[in-house]
Amino acid sequence: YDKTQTLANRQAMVHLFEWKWTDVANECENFLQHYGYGAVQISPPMEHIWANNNNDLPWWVRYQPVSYTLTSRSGDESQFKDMVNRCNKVGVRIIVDVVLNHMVGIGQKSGTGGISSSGSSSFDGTHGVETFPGVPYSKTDFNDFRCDGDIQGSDYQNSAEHVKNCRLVGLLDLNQGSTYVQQQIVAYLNKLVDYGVAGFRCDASKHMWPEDMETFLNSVKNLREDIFGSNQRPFVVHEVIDRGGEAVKCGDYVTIGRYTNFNFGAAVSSAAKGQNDWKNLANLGPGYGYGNNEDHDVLNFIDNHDNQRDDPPYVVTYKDGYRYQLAVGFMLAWPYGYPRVMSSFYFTQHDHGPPNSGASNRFATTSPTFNSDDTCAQSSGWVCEHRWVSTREMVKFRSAVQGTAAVEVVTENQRIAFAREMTGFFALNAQSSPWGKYFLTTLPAGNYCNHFNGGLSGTSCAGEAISVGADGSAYIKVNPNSFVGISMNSRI
Ligand code: ARE
Ligand code: CA
Repeated sequence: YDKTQTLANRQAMVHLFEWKWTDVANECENFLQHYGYGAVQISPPMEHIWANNNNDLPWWVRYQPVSYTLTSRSGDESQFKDMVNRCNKVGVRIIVDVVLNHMVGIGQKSGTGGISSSGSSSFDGTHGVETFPGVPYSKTDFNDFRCDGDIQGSDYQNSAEHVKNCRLVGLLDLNQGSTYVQQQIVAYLNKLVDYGVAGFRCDASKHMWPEDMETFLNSVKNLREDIFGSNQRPFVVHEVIDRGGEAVKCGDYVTIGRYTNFNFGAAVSSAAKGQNDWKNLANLGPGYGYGNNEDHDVLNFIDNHDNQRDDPPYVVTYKDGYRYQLAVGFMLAWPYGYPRVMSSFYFTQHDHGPPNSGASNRFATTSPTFNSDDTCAQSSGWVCEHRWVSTREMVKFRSAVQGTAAVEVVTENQRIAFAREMTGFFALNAQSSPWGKYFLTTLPAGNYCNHFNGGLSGTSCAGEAISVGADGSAYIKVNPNSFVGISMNSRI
């Protein structure tokens, strides 16, 4: 389950958080395929709770399932189907965020307190009632008989059993050990596979027993042969937050997919914030700190939709400007794991929903609009970090260097440079003075464009050009708080 199922030269994914299916489909065709993005993680597509909250519809309603019908704030089933088809056609895979640990928060009931659902299903999450006719689930499908209460803060350190069997922030906890529940889950996952998705981001895997997950995952069909070839298994990434000291460990999930490596974003962010030295990241990989497993075990990212909302975040986010550019640039340059680029909407409050047209239009999500340089217009409310020039260019870099090791590593205080064997070269400078010197790039002689400021534009450079000599060396000046990236995908 750890094979990414992307095209071989497309080794980065993007989380288009809260995008509509019609917009995702357009993005695959108009943008993602041209920059080498291999896959999109989409927001949960199943039917979910609908709850007006301070005259807004919060983003997190997507994490309270009502049924597995494909009707959500992002669109309906036919739009979902069209998105998967159109993205696959241009070689961009769809990874579905699947919420299998729980249903709605305890006490939520459709038709009361302004609560309804994104589709037509009713539900009753009243304690002891717990019925979801849209699946259907009833109260015996939940874990109340094992734990009838919430996970407590100390459980994360002390009790794997509580973490898995009690309620996560009051969400009604399904018993994945039940054959019946497993059948409903498998039917949902199979429906997604039939539509042509490449895999799953399993929400809250930490809160499910890996043995139960293995059982239902093994019952899911192979990916569509016409798209992925024969005998291909879904790609699976488990959301397990493990930054050390946890009763549930990310390593518990490596035999059934990859896990979300929160230590990577923490390590890179601390360098980007100036709390750690970039030179120390020359060892970032298996064995660096706690929980950094093998390359094929990890999905790496700088920030995600949860920790970008922490107050204050321990990671860098779009709000950190150049520091964020450096962090994402480094992630895409460094040979470790499968990288995921975050793509956000602007927010000032934790709960803020995506850009929408207001209560009178049922908070219908609005679309991004674009500037002439292909970044997103701030006025549309979408940040689109994945379209930032340095980030989209470094995705091209990653395509060019796929499968090569980091060699010729050079470090100084707050500086790190390395080549990717014969395919690329990267140098990052977080000091306040320029870093100018001869570097061994390992690239063939020729002229290259710096990905940082636009890479190749037709047959010349959008920004600076760098010439590599016959011996592979080049004089490169890296500006303060900037990086230089050149690759076979930016060669003139
Ligand atoms: C909402 C309201 C709650 C209310 C609940 C039920 O905010 O006040 O009680 O509804 O009515 C998201 C939001 C939640 C939201 C939920 C459902 O973040 O606020 O609750 O949707 O709408 C733990 C889990 C990890 C989880 C994080 C958030 O281990 O799996 O908490 N992350 C995923 C998603 C979230 C999503 C859910 C799970 C639920 O990415 O977006 O929640 O589907 C330590 C521990 C971690 C722990 C972390 C935070 O670091 O090690 O394990 O993460 O603290 O508690
Ligand atoms: Ca659970």
